[in-house]
Amino acid sequence: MDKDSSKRITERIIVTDALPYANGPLHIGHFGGVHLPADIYTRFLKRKGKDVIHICGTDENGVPITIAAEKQGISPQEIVDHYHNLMEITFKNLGVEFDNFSGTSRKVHHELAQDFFLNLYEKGYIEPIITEEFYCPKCERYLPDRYVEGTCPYCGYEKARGDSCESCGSWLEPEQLINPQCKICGSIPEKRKTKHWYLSLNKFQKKLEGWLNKKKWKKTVIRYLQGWMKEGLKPRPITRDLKWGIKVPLEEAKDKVLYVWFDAPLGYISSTIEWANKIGKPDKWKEYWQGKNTKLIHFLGKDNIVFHGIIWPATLMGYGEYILPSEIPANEYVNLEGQKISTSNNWAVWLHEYIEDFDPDFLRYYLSVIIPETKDSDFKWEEFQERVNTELINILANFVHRTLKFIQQYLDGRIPEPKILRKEDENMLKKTNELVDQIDEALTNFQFRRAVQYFIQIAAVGNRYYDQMKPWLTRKEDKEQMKTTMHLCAHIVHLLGNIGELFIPFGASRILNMLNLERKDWDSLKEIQIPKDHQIGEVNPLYKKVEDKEIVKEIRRLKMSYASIEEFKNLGLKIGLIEEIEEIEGADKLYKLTVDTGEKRTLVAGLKGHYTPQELKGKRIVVITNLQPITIRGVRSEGMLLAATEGENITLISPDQVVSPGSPVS
Ligand code: B3M
Ligand code: ZN
Repeated sequence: MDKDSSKRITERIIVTDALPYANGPLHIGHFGGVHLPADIYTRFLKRKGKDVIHICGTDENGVPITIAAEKQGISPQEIVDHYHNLMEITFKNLGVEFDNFSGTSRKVHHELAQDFFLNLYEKGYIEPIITEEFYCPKCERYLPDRYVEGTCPYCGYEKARGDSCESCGSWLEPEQLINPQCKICGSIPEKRKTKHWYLSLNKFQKKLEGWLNKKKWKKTVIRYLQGWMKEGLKPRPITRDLKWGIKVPLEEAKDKVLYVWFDAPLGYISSTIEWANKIGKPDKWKEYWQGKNTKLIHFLGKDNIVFHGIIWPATLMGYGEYILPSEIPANEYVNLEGQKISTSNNWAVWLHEYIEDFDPDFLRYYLSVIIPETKDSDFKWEEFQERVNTELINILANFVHRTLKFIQQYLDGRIPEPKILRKEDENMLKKTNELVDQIDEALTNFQFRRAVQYFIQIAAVGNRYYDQMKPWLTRKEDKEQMKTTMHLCAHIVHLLGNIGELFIPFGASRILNMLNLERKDWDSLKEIQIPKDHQIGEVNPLYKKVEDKEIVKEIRRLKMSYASIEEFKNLGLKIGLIEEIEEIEGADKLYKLTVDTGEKRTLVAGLKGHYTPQELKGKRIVVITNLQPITIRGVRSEGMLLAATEGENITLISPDQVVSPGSPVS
């Protein structure tokens, strides 16, 4: 055997994404806070030739699932299957590449979780305690965590759940709620004695402290965990009175299941076991989870920090044999148009709906720019459009296009050979090489926002260089110079196609196809690798711009979904009289309308190109007056008008007789 290779210990890396609950579709908060950064990071490591696996799956146990099932009147298994499949397709459509995407209701996971429970139980880390738990006399059942709702003792929010408060983010126990109610029937629950099994976190206090003290994690993460440690760790119940889930493997607890937060992180391991089986190397998962030289990196949102930073490592320490988390690059939240994303109010951009309307790269790009690394960020449709059109398209796609078009048009589609490099050429290369290093450094430190900005800067440098070197002139005046310029521009396009695979994988692969070049190794990115006399492929525009009307449609949908059908009456439908019509600077589809609906209000409407100002003036229309105002192109729009769409045509809904402005419509 080769001596060297036997000594070398390969470094392995496991990247995990918090397992989304299979109880509803995914939205931009999940993607921007967890799955997108994890995907960029793994793509980066893979391109660098690291031995890394990207592991995820759906969280299929616990009360979040049973509540959703009861609400929809189907079985938990049906809920789980449905959302698991939807998520798997959605991730694929967004270019998220997992090595394995499993689910925690599978046999391999049940067995693993029960093994962990028994192991810790036998070592004395799990103990039964008789407690009182809420019981609903009307529903005749115990009410674990989320089945109880009430007022949050910390912030006063009235609809806090028994496990946590959506408003202030505190982790709660049902007993802490003020005015608790049964979530199913609304009655006041009573306390009844029951026995639960507790994980003795207190026994891990010292060990966890020593371990955490050595971690140089994000300040937000450390501060949060230290808060917990200071309070002193107490035993936490890890069983629930529930029918759905993983049975507690003890005879006297056979009606109970494991608490979802005890089993869910074990899903990272069971998903890896499943992966190893799939690739036909059933023991390979052990090299990762039990190897001395593995880094375990958990991507997640801030509400999951305590579980991954305290309970999960305690579980692993108790069992022994396994590695512990190396990094927890947790993110804050992505808000939407200034408000917290709320699935119950349908205030969200759903990923499976998004991909029906736009290029997946647009969302990946915009969310990369606003990943909530240090504080909450805000997704705004207008900013989405602006960023995509001005950065991704005007800067990047435009540079790619002008370079390749030039080569196609004037050079017969062949990338010319460079001659002597002048100062301008060398300066440009110095700059792009620096940017490559900066991207590497930013990504290594989980700074995705910085990385994506450097990436766009490469294209901006390319554009400046092109403008400065004027190949359209040197083509006639100084052919040698033009050849060097175009060779180097093609090199920048090659760079963009390669690095772009992390952020905008779909466009990036189109770039490489147009260039007719293979991807290169990350470590040789700075080398110019264009074969002599290289013939490029067919050149097409990379992306299509996001138009105003597409954005208006999204904002409309968001606002409509915010008011459910039952709330129709509250929409405040009224007759409005259009009094003034103004242009909006830079908007080719929008008018600013002043409308009398009993009081004057401003509306922004995508009617330009469909109606002339003359046609609109004096027209009576139907206006939704009771909507959250929203700013479009710097103009505050206070409502929405009703119009019918058929293909490209838009027709206003108008009363067929004269009705005074402000008259209600119902
Ligand atoms: N399903 C919670 C969440 O989606 C949970 C994460 C589990 S990670 C092991 O916020
Ligand atoms: Zn009840």
